[in-house]
Amino acid sequence: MRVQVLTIFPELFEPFLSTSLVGRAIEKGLLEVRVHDLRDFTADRHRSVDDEPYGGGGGMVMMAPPWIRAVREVAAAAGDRCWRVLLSPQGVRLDDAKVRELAGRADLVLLCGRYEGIDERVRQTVVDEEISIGDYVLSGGELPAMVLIEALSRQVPGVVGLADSVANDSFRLGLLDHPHYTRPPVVEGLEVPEVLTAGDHAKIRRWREQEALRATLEKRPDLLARPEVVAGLTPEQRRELERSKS
Ligand code: 4GX
Repeated sequence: MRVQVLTIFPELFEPFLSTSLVGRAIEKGLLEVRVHDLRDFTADRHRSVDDEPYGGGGGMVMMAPPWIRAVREVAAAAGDRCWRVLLSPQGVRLDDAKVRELAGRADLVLLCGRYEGIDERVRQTVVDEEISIGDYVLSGGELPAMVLIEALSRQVPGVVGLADSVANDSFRLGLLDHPHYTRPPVVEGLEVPEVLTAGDHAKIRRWREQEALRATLEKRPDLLARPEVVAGLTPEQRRELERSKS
């Protein structure tokens, strides 16, 4: 899949794109990320991207023309088959289902705004979808774009190794993850659950399933209100869920 990013801070993406899983995905050619400097699409000597808001008030607003020019040029380079996403707190909240949906698209263009926002006519003319990574206010769309790229990269076949298989990811199953342990065997007087060191792999699997359900009941009971999550439970988990209700 290919992702193109539009930002006035392209340098923010450098370490992110060259490190860890995302860096390897790009090296292997499984993911392509092109970061474009919005200022390259300005028309004036000062490479201006912002101006005062009509109607007054504090702060600055990003001007429409550089954005519209940038999105059109970058989209044309992608054969106009791309999906254009604006990161903003006004967007639809990003979740696992949305990540999978976006990962199914071959070409994405991510618009990272700054300041008080972007001239509304950008959204009206060159944006297909507005996405938010959560209900808090950041200073720009760059971190949200990186969050999205990292989550997307995990859905690209071959990026995540079999060892921490995506198929086993907690959210694929709709539940939270079970607890994990590694050496040393005792930490601050706390021991590793015996089942994990006894070598009975069927028993370990059942224990993990039970702990995933327990963690979900305790920390995110709202996830268990979804019919598709309950439908995905093992018979044993379903019995445990019924028991928890009484
Ligand atoms: N999830 N921000 C974007 C500037 C802005 C405002 C409106 C376009 C339209 C955010 C979030 C987020 C802060 C990024 C404001 N750009 N983005 N920025 N939460 O808080 O996505």
